[in-house]
Amino acid sequence: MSGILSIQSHVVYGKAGNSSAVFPLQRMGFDVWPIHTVQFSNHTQYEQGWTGRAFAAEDITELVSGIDNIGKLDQCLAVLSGYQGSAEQCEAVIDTVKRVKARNPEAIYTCDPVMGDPAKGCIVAPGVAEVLVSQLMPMADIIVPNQYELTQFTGLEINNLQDAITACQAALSKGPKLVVVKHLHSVSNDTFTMMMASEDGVWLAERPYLAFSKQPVGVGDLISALFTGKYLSSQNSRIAFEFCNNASYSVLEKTYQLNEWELQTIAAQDDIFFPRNKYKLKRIA
Ligand code: PXL
Repeated sequence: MSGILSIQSHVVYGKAGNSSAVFPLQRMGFDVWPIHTVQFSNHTQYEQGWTGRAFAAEDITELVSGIDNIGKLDQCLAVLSGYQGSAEQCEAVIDTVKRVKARNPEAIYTCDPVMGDPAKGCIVAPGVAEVLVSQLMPMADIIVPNQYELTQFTGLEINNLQDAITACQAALSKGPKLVVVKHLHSVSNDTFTMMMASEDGVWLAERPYLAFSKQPVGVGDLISALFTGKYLSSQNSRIAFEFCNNASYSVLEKTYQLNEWELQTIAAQDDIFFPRNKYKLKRIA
């Protein structure tokens, strides 16, 4: 039984990290092997705070060893990493990716380098951003940064479309084969814009903004999961990119209609299987 090893946060209430990513991947037909980096009551954007803690970094290594012991690591199709609770956990993810690829050379590694965004700044523990930039992002096949995280990786400021293209190309020269920018906020004020770059070209995916009073959290975690799943099933980055834009927008529309802050992935599950929105990609380079 093959599956996707997803190493991210877990929240008891709501949708972030694995709590945002696992169900959509299952709804797309994948078995998911979640390893939780933290267990929090809720995501960290509630004014009232949260309870819970990060797991020890050794837990990741120990759990991966357990799967290896039962002889199943060669059935791992992909490693997907998101929110990491400590720099040591990032080191454990590095070991995991190496071990999975040794068992299954076809396996891919998607790194969603969760660090923060321009409004919130860095939201992760000290040291995490540094290891993401110096080790995890360069070794990934696919990276899914937002604009802030792309700037941290490349050192390049992004103020317009051309800057974004230049930064994606700089990112490609550092190791990853595909760069999927999950939100480019400097490119347009009235359209939500994502960019994908590979050696084959650069594409934009766009969709309307919804007038949320508070933007939902966990959207990036949803996008990186949807992209990884569709890339595995289609082996085509353009199909995966168009799909992740349309499916994530469908989830957001449902969330908006129901006047919720937490992503309504369960209510929108049929749209994850077959998105109602059909925005097309634009090739720009
Ligand atoms: O979506 C990123 C994310 C993941 N995991 C946890 C979070 C957040 C963003 O705030 O709090 C626990």
